[in-house]
Amino acid sequence: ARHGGYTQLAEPSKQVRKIPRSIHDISNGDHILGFGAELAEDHPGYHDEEYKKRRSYIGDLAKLHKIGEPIPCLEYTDEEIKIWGDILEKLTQLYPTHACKRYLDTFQLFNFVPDRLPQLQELSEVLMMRTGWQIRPVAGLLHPTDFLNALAFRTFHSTQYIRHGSNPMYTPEPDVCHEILGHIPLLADPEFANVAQVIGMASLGASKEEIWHLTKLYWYTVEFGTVKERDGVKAFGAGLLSSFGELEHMLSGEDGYMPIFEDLDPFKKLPKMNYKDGFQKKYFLCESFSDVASKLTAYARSLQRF
Ligand code: TIH
Ligand code: FE2
Repeated sequence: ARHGGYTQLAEPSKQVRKIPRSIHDISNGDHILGFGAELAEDHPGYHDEEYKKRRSYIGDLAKLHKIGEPIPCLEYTDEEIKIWGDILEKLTQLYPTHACKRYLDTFQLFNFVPDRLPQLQELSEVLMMRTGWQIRPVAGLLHPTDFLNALAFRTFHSTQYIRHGSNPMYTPEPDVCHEILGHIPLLADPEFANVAQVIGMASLGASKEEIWHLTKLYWYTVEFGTVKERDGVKAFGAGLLSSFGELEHMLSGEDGYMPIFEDLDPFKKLPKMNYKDGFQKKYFLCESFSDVASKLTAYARSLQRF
């Protein structure tokens, strides 16, 4: 701040955003993209007024949250708990054959049960003890710069509302089931936690183009990553682990076409992300978490900001 004025004069339009120095410099409410309470016409909850009201209520609570304060507990309705329970039961049948070994191990730590939807606060406490990560509630999709930057400070932004009950096997956007079943278990794994943090560190001060590439790297690892294990390809990406539709699709391709698998090279151009319009067409394969962490680190170093 001492030379703030000078820096700005010396480098006029290069850095529009201030590089955050701690999680306190990142807002969880200033840059929400789409999917707030304003649902698109093709969203399964678009015609459900009750559902939209519930989401804005939960979203407004998230905007009030301050880092360091406990995350407010939500009293989930029986209907919401039923959605969670159904998803949990379907997914636990698939995990033994479809999820990676590390996920199976960390999943055990949480003792999830169908008749109780866990609170983000208690999960954040488990993560804090195991890997020093914390959860911060967020109303909807955060701007990628904010979302990725927060990973550098071991902070994971999480939604707290649940998907619409009409299509539990897949939702086009994050919801609390995706966060809890997809992301949270592996954030308790130190090596996986490093993978996420490396992407976050690389995003600090990154240009628009670099942020875009990092968003794709995040997408094809943390969200949809797969790993080679002795008995075949397994999922570690949260978007796979929270969607029993996509998890099955990944290995069987029974819905019409077989997905393609390719080894991940962070320096290569990555395909367009399939967002909002169904399953991914291509998944990227990793050898192990430590291997992908070192590949991502090599890419991050090439950005020459370390
Ligand atoms: N499609 C995932 C699910 O149904 O759980 C949720 C998302 C993952 C990535 C973006 S949205
Ligand atoms: Fe996610």
